[in-house]
Amino acid sequence: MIKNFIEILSRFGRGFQKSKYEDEETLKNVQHLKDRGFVALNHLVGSPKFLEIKNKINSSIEKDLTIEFPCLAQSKINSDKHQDLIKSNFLSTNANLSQRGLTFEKKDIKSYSHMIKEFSPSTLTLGIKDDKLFFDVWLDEKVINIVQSYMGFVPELVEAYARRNFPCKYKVMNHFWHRDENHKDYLLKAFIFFTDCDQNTGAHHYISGSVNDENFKDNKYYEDEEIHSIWPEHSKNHMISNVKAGTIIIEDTRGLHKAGTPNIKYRDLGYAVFLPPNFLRKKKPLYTISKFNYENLSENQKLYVPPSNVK
Ligand SMILES: O=C(O)CCC(=O)C(=O)O
Repeated sequence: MIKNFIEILSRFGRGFQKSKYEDEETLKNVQHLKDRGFVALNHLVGSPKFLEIKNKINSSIEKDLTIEFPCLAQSKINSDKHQDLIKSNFLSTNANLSQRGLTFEKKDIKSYSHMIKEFSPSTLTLGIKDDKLFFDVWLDEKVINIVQSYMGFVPELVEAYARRNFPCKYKVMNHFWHRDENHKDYLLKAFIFFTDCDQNTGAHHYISGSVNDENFKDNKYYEDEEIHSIWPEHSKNHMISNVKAGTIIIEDTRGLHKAGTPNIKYRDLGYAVFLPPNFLRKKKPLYTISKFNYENLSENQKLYVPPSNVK
């Protein structure tokens, strides 16, 4: 009750001018998002700006190795010794995984190829770069117009990062079906596909209409068999992302979803997480932007960046 009241107060002044930001296309996309729980946009497919970011992501991951550490090494997992972690889908902290000897650090790697060969990571995470090009995609104007119109106020961009997923022996956390629980009423994620994606290269899966479905709310994670018993892969509401690089899917991730694991190559995905502002949220900022880049954002984009993230 008090929490709700504080949130409503935190939203004060975060309305937006409908006549300016809600054009016909936005309203059509918002309706799709309301009806189906997701909407896919393809205006960035093939754009030079997008290709430039994709190249920067490749070089950050493969050359500069500016990924987040510690990182889980699938090569260190032992099916007997780590049975408890396998059973709990590796829902754990980095500190615990490190203590169990299952992670590697930057100092342990000589190069990208050495890292892949030696440690077989299932996922590498790269924080958003303090670069206007990146913020223009994570806060793409078409995306934020849809997000604010869906929520009815301007939320905040609370998380902004990219992940590279590889084929892996052991599935880890969001490889299993789950619902995001960051907020009971308002939660949207934009998934930005940096590689072409289909079932072989690690599709994203979503169950359309599951936000308000009362099934599968008791556990943190569910297996394919459980979900497929109600929504088989070919069924109308089982959405599988067969998409080109440049596609952005905006999704209400309170609904059931999972990251498909690639059988070949890898897939790169950007993540933008939108939540209502709450001035009691005390978390350390999960990304930062310089004052200079912040000043160059549009007036609407600026509203999405919490002041404590501007450095
Ligand atoms: O990477 C994906 O396809 C899904 C990620 C996910 O499950 C999440 O962000 O909650």
